[in-house]
Amino acid sequence: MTAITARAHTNIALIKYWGKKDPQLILPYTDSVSLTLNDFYTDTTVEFDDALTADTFSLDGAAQPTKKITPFLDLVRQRAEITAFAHVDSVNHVPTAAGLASSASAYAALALAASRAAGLQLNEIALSRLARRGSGSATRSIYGGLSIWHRGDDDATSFAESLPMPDLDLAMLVVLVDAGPKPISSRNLMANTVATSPYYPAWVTHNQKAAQQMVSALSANDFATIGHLTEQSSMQMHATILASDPAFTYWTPETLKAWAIVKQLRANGIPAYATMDAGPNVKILTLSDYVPQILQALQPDFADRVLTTMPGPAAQVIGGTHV
Ligand code: 2P0
Repeated sequence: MTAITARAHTNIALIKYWGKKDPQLILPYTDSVSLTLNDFYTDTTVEFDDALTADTFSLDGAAQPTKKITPFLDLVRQRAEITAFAHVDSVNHVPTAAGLASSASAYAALALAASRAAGLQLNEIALSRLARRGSGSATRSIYGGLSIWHRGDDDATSFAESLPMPDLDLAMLVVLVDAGPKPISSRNLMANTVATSPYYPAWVTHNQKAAQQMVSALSANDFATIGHLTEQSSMQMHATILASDPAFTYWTPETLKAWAIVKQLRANGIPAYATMDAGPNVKILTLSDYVPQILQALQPDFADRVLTTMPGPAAQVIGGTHV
């Protein structure tokens, strides 16, 4: 059998995905737009092996339960018409479960490695659809740079596509407010937001419009609008979450402190925009020329807790062996 290793990078949504109209197929209520990042990624090796009696899964060398990856591998087995179980070994270069969407890089890498190891040659759209079945945000991590996940109506029409990069030196700073695991999974909170937040229908209408506005702003190289739409999508997502029952927020006082610094930077003429995901960390979208000034502003409160990154590459196979 062949062991295949694939690398996929995580992504940060500029226009967020929050809520599924079909939890089984992971079909979202809205389109989303994201930036794949260069410095956070997952390497996953998959080998199907007729001698195995069940799938095995290790993360950073430690054995893990397989209840999430076996149904995913079943999709690959079905498609490739094989029955062998698989060894899956992942190494994560993403702070796990801290709102940096490690599930995005994880399922994008698994989709690519498992499909190739099973003998399939899927194109990007087919890979994106497959990755979607593992985790919504993984749909977009098949691509480098910018991508848009079209919400679609069914399994065939819900996939991401690459968007052209604007003529801008985009950069992102990640302020690690808290690198520990999050208190509630995004999957569970997302479902509760859809079920209980009275603001959810407004979120869908507005975010769907924002996705289209973002595509236009990107193609116009209009960074002020790109940044504004980015911050608005995040704030509106968190407001919708806060209004659910029970009320909840991922934010901590330090999240607000970082956001206040971003707003002050903007008041001083520096193009910096905050976006927060399913965790307290703050990501700052900017242009690379301004990174030194932003780092300086963050220094007093967040010394040694800021990572700077830039657009990253598409998912790719980085190794394979015949054994
Ligand atoms: C996103 N997030 O667009 C949004 C914004 C977090 C906030 O996608 O249930 O791990 O596996 O589809 O993709 C994080 O949730 O959730 C996420 P599932 P996922 O990036």
